[in-house]
Amino acid sequence: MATRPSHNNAGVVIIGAGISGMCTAIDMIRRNSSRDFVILEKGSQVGGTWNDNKYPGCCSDVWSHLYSYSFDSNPSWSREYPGQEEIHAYLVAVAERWGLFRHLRFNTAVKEATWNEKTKQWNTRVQICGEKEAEFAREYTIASDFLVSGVGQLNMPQYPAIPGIDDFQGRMMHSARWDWSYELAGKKVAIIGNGATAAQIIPEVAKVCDTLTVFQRTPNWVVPRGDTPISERMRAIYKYVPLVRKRYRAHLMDLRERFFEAAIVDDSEANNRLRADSVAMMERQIPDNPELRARLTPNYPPGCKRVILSDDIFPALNQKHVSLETRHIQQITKNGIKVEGHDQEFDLIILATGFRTLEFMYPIKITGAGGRSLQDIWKHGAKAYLGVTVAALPNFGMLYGPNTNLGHNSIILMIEAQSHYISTLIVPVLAARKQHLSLAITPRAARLEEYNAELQSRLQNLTFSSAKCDSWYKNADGLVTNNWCGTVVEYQTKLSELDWGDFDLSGTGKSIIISPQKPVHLGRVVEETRISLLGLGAGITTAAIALRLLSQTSLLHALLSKVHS
Ligand code: NA7
Repeated sequence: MATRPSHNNAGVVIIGAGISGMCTAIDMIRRNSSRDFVILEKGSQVGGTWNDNKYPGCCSDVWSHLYSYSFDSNPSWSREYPGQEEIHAYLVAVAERWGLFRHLRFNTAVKEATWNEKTKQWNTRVQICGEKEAEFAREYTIASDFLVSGVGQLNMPQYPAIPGIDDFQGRMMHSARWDWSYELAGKKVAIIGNGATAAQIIPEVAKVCDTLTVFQRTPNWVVPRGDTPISERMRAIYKYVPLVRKRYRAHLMDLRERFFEAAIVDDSEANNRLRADSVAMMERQIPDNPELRARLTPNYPPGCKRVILSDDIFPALNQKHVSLETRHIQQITKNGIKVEGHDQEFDLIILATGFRTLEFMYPIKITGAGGRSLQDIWKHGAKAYLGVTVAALPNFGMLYGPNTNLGHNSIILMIEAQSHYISTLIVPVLAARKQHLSLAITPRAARLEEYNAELQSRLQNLTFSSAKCDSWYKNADGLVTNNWCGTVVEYQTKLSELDWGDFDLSGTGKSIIISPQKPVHLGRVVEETRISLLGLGAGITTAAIALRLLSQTSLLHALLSKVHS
């Protein structure tokens, strides 16, 4: 009789097929030489947040050449800032190149995962949400030696708790659940929220709808984006002269790392410059409406909330058929939205109200060693050692976990470091199982506390912690649970060594780790510019090759303007 033992068993279960889950899967293949994993994905395609968010204008606010895996870069980006469709197509292509589809189980929602002390394994219960597959089996459980969460921070839509929200009889959609079959032309549209997502939707929807009312609770700092297409010639150069592509990525990395101080350190010269840039752009783009400018000007330091990069949000708001409503929303009615003293009717209400960022793995029920629930482990706020491993959760790793979000650079750079670290933890666990032994690796409580105390004390000095604003980075007590406190390079350096002394090891296979006293050197992907003789030599060679290719002056100008920007 045919059997498929791997259906309910796997070395590693990876939750989520977004950038994080895919990176871990690829590291299993390229670093651990193992295909002993399954990827469980609630949606019907890879891409994670880039599969969920398909609203008009959806794009990254990090440059395309930096918003891609270092080991699978894309020379063919069509713009400096990639749009959702292009990022999604890139991720699908990466998944195909690495043969991930054979590991993927789509329409499969993880409901709970429970650590079994006896078997030293995770039991992950899934629910099948694909209609056809669910006809015969609605749920099943997979046992695995290691569990990885790649669900990220921007996964579950946040629906606002506004009275009457269920009474509205027109159309309502969350930005992360866009319905493209809905015709916007001629419609009276409301958008609740004015964060990074709303700033991308507003200019696009305003082009087609009849009227658009933006409900703003708190203004945001907006700085110029400067998006441009990447010419065919530049794309050819990035493709055929990989050193130029690498150099360009390093240049972008340098700029973004320098942006750390501007975006995060309150009252620094750079932070004040950012403020001035934003005000100057507003004055340029809304010259005739000081009252609107006043309502759009925040009273907290840039960085306290995510700084928005946009060239078109201010002009979009300054159109006749677009209005900015800053009065408090009292109620959503059958036909529209009621604010103090005013009731307005709408055909469509867009909820650009963000995500449930503070609960991380919500709504998955995680139960670790000693029957401890994640809810209990995190009752005073989410925390993880290096943002990756969690107290009382053996053989567990998470990507884009607590205190790893950035306000200044590409999250993929953090994810790659985390994936490398987690894949290193996985090696001895799978090796033990191969020898019919068991091994459980859990972060030491004291080390985790010490790490978090230092992190929290540093965060105190950054704009993320400013009491002058609320944001999706911090909980009701003002504790910043989502953001990292330093540069990407600092974080990558921390994760470039794995010290077994940071972990409690248990199980019959403890001796698999031969020298637990000796840290494992993982290294890091060096993406920033490093001046060395070798680098200088490579740089000169690159420049020489590029200059030969760039015999036409227009191209030379294109490159020089990038270097000086
Ligand atoms: P954000 O940045 O969390 O923004 C959500 C917006 O929705 C923000 O303007 C909120 O106002 C507003 N909001 C939320 N709840 C309400 C209620 N109840 N009433 C009125 N307004 C409300 O989410 P985004 O999707 O824009 O961006 C999330 C991240 O995705 C972004 O940082 C990028 O990294 C990608 P508030 O500012 O809280 O007053």
